[in-house]
Amino acid sequence: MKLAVVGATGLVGSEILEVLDEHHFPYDELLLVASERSVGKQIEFKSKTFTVIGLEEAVAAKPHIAIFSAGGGTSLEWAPKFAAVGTTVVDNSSAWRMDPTKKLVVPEINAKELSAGDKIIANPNCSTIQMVLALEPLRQRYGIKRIVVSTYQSVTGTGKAAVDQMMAERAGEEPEMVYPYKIDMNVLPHIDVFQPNGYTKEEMKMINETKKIFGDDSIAVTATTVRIPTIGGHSESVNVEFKQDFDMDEVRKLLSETPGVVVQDDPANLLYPMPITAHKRDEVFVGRLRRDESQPNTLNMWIVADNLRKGAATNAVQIAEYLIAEGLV
Ligand code: 2RA
Repeated sequence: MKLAVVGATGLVGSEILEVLDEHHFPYDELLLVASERSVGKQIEFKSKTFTVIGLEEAVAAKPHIAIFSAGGGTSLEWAPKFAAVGTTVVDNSSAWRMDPTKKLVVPEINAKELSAGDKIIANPNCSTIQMVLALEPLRQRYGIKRIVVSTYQSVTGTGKAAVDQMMAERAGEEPEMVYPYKIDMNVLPHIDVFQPNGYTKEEMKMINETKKIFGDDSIAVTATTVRIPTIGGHSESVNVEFKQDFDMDEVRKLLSETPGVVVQDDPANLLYPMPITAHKRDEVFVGRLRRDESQPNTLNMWIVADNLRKGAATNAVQIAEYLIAEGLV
């Protein structure tokens, strides 16, 4: 098993390496790949020194799997080149997500749809992954009519430069501005670029990707996505209207039996999910479960996950693990 990590020097790239290590991912050879300006750089991983190679060299090496986290442009150009030499690409960017010929995969929900012919597989957006994973067991049981989600997203979702901006502001230094405004001591109702309909691209990703992953265009979804000055994870307030009534005890049971989901819901003991406790964890945490008393068949949930883990690296590594386990590569 020859594995390539493309974008190995970025924030998600280094998280992918951590997850590969923690999961004891079964590779024989590991290629760390990045853009020209990082070629030749040395990366220490598992007491070994790896020299970063370029994309051309990586394609020539014909890895079995390439996990990409190098941005949409790189992915659009290079994923097909890897696919052409027989590599299966698991791509973290938004480049292929809504392409009808590509699968958009959260393994616990729809990995079963994958076949050996899928050479470019899309990893969904971080804020979408954590929401759909927590909703899936409830969707199976009650059916979903409508989802209203508001997010509170970590600066790590933007990348290292955004973390640096926040930390510089916090230290009273002159920050290199990534956001249009200060982020520390502030809240920005703006993630990614605004679209002609007034929504941001991040909001439209949550709407469109949710329908694609669930394979159900009839589910109504509306989103407001917000950046907050935290690291550790994305938080989401989710109001979900089901097609039929539900039982609160059953909701808790279904969620607690779902692989990858952890219920933290004990208000009496101040137990609820937070980015600070989700940080570096692979699971999605769910709490503040309560019936929406303003309308029938509707539940309020608070969902938190480390966006660099289940929202990116962990989900991609799990897809790769599934491909190997099922003999699809
Ligand atoms: C963000 N969803 O948090 C993005 C990262 N893919 O900005």
